[in-house]
Amino acid sequence: MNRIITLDEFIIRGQKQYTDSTGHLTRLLRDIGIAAKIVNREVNKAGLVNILGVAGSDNASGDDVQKLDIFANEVFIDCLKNGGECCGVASEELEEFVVLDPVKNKDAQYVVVMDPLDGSSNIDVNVSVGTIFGIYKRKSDCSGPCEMADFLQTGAELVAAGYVLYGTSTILVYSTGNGVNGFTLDPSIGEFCLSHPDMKIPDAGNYYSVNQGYYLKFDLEMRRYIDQCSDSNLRLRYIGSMVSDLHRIMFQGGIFLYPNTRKYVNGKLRLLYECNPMSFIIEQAGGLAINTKLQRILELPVASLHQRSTIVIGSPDMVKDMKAFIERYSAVEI
Ligand code: AHM
Ligand code: MG
Repeated sequence: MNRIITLDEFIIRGQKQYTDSTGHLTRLLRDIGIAAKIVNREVNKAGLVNILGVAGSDNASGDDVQKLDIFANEVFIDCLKNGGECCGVASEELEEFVVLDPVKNKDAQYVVVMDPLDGSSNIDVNVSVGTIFGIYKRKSDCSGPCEMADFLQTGAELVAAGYVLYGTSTILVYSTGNGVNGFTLDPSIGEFCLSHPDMKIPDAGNYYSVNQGYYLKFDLEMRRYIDQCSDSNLRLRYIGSMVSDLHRIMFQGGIFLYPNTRKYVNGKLRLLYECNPMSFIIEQAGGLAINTKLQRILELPVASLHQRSTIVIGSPDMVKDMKAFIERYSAVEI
């Protein structure tokens, strides 16, 4: 039997690689792993404990908040608060960032950005959902509370990012900037165990992932590109959960697009806690992530917590082909 390597053991081993590591990031990643296990337990029995359905409120982005969104948000914040390594959290579910009180004898050096439950529209119909998180080193002085500038950092400044996919099995995938590793939750021992070491995205794939229902609301060049995907016999797969769609692309290759529409003129997905962390991971796995202006996502300035961005992300050859298509199309005077 292959030796089991748990997430905790892997993180601690990773810490030993860096002489200057102090263990703070290690403990922070472990706090996130604990929260993911608690959320997983509730996601798996959501239908039984009346945490399905709409909570009767909406979040900072105006989306209907599901009860499970609120639950997941509270669990991650509580675990981060108890761990003492994080001084603040910005969340899809909160208008403003939340300052975490210092824990005795700990000088929290990090802030966390997160979408506690991504793909909320899937919750009530038992389709996979996920959590997305990113970790930044705070810029403000450790002696005081975190500040907005701690969060408004580009994706390239992330020190770690990851996602949890609550699907047929529960997998936690993360990177600290040295490759991507996946850990599958073994419920029999309650541990995330290394199952997908050194994940690499295929250079290309047979899938494209976009909400075809908005086709007529996309810009003309985007419609022509999507036509080309269809004409190239690519298959359309779209789950309505960015984490799920991108997890599939990590294994099978492909391209995911959320362009601007008339309703979302800057795109729907939020730069801080959806596009940046997922782009960090995809780039670490060898993929690419740009917006529909063909700019690298991780270099986009972050001006506000809930700022939206368009995104085109996935296999490098497919993103490059899309970029070349748009450049050719835009170069043609109509
Ligand atoms: P959410 O975080 O409120 O669930 O919204 C983000 C989700 C993404 O996971 C998914 O890719 C997208 O919204 C689907 O949006 P749409 O239903 O407009 O296609
Ligand atoms: Mg989301």
